Amino acid sequence: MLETREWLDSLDYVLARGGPERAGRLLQQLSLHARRAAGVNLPFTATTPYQNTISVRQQAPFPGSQEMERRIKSLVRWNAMAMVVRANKMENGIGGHISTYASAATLYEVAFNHFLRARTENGDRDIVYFQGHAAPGMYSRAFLEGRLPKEKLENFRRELKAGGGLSSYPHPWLMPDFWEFPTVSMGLGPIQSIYHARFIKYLENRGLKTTTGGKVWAFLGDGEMDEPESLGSITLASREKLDNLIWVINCNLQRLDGPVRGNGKIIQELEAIFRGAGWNVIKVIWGCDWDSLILNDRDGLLVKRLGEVSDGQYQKYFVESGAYFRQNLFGTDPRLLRMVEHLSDEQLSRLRLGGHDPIKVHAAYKSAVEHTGAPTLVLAKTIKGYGLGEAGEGKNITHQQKKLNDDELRMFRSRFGIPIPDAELHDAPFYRPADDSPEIRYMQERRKQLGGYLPERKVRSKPIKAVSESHFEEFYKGTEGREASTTMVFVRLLAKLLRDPEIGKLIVPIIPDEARTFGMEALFRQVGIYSSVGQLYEPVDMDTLLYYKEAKDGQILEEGITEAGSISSFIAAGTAYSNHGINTIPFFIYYSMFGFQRIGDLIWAAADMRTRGFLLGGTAGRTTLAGEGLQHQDGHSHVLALSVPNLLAYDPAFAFEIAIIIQEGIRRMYVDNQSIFYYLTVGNEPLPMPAMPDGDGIREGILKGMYRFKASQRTDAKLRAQLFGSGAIMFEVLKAQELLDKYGVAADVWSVTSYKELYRDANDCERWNMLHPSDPPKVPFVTQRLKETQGVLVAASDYMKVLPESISQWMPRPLVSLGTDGFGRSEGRASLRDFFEVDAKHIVLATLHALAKEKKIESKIVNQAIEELGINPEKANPAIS
Ligand SMILES: Cc1ncc(C[n+]2csc(CCOP(=O)(O)OP(=O)(O)O)c2C)c(N)n1
Ligand SMILES: [Mg+2]
Repeated sequence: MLETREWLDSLDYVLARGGPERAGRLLQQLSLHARRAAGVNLPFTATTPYQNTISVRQQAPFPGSQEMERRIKSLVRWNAMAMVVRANKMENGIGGHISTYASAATLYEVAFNHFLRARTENGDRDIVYFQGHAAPGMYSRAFLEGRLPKEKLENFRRELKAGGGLSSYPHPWLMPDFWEFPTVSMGLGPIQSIYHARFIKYLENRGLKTTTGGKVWAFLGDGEMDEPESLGSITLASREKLDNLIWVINCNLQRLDGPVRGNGKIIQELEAIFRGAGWNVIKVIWGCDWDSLILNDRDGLLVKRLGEVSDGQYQKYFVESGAYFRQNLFGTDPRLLRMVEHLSDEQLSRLRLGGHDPIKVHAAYKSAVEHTGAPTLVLAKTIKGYGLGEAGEGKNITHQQKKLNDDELRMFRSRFGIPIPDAELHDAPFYRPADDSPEIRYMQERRKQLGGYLPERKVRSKPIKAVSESHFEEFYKGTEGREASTTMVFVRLLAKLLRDPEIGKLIVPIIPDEARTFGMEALFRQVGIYSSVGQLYEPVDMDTLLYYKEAKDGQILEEGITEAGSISSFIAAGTAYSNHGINTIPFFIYYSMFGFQRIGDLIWAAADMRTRGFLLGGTAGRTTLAGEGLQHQDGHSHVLALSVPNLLAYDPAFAFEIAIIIQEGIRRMYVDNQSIFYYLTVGNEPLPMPAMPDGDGIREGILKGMYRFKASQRTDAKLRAQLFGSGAIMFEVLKAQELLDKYGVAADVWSVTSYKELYRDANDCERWNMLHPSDPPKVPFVTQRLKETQGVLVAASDYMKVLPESISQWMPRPLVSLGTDGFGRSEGRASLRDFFEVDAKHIVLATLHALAKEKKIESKIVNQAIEELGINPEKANPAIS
């Protein structure tokens, strides 16, 4: 004991004389000495004791008026709560969340009053990801700031009311002047904030943006950290030294159903993970009320005890009396009991947590913004449903609490001092003091100091000039007999665009470790791979032409094996037109199988955010990607793409189609400022790319979804067919056209570049016609194009049969659809196309079958063809085998 005391006293002396840094160095030296001299190995510990990271001594003083800020916070609390309660009174079951914002109010208010900059002195700004279901708090503040009228608040979650309402969660699609980041799908905010912070450094390092010190803030939930996307990329942030990134995790110890870690401690768990990953971690556990208790805890008894108690038990303290708290937490040791004997049960139960204490939160944020060399994580301990009292404070049901009875409203009102008389309480009216009240004036002044309001979304860039036609022309000519895959065509076009004097620098190629798969390695050398530190090693292939060149101003984002990370970069680049006023044009190319089905939710978020750019599903097509089999062969991404409303999806067959689609895409997105983005599938089968046929409407057809590529030369034939091909299967269709000739069938071949566009257009016409019964009906594009055709209709693609079937009702006659329903196989292309019944011979069979059904030919001819073509009629159905 005595010995320990002596050591501690010596350390205190060093602390007093040399400060914490000197003391820290000394401790490190001591531990090194112990290890070297006597092999003393201190057990590894990733956590620090269960107390605040910033000690009272290091704590920055609070710069504002605490009293004024408390009153403002109370007003925000009240209106946020009232918004949800009123909405649910008006429409039972409309939902909304009270307790999340209630627990996070201090975390937000300190940030709004002192940190979040809408504009910095240098003209930059902070980027803020708000926790999705804390939205009522942000609306409430905007109401007090005079940015949202009461009528809008009235229609929270009822956006279709006259005059509009407020969306449940942050949705830039629905509130394009307000929200920037859709964060409510848990995990997407965290990963996006990391890649966004990195993308800002990329823009700076490439000279597209001046370095002005804007920060990326993300306010997150402790339960949200269970999502793999939340934690999956945290080492990128530390590796890239993203000191422009600050995460604030509201550790209210609860998620939706109950405790996040009832039997553990989420703050300690997260601290260990993030410290291990190289982040600067600041714990804000205890409020100022605890300062003297912890300062007097000379032997660390109290902090040790605080570290033993599980989160489930802490949650119990939130709902229990002070007496229970005293007994259960301090009662384990008489020395602990003595430490709190000067406090009444009432005082004990009111000891504030760090996340509810503006002084502690302010000190943490200040330290976070000043930290250099690493991202910062603030872990703030709070109580979920803070202030709701009996209505749900700290209770397991609190997440879903949407209604407060009159008693509960009265209590809430009184606790936060809102001047609403009892008689009016029942309806939970909104309350906003006059513009010239001290509260409103204070909050306006604070925002003025910080450059304006947040959140606010606007388009900060000017449209680009039209891109030179010259980049695209070569593709109209085709490859003159040489074989090229559509991927090669795309890469060639990309290389040309990268050289463009105007837009070249704006192109952002993004690849999740597949550049060689797509034949893009030449770009490594042409534009370099982005690395914030340049290239610190001599690459093994230095002596080759296409060596692996990393550079500080490298243009390619080579993300490694992370589609989630890559799409996050895509989103950052594709929204820079609005977030940063820079028209970066992302091209994200990936294994098409690992797009929609792997990261569909992030693509959905991209759509919501009005992201612009091109997604390229490489190695596409269930039978075109040979050899790989069930896991890799994509036959459904175009079906999934149907679900994204503002996404245009194309399955081009030819070089000129790709050129026209990309040219038009750049025009629509970056010249015309349309909130759309593109998906193109490209395959790796080398094929002779034909020249663009002459004729009217080819360009229009490519963009709208279909055009006649090759009409039959036979004019005399009685038997006729219209064949629809897409992607690589187009070449099977062209073969079938020739084969059918032998059966006396004259077949025209159409290239269907986009079933999705045709479907969308036809639906649009149909709907309009239904709503305007007396007007001349609109005719869908597909119907117009097929109006004058003759013969049976047969479609074949490398995607599911449902894709062509989606437009069959607007075709003049029944459609036979061939497609690749089922699991892929490891095989060569010819065998796969035979297996899935999408090769030329099956297209012939389908055509003859359709003709027989129409009684144009006898069924025995079909039988004969089955034999001649070598088709086994008893083969297993690929869709279910
Ligand atoms: C991907 C996803 N899964 C489920 C949900 C539904 N959900 C909304 S909030 C929530 C609990 C959130 O807990 P936490 O992150 O701790 O936030 P708190 O409200 O406690 O601050 C859940 C499961 C969701 N929004 N997103
Ligand atoms: Mg929580």
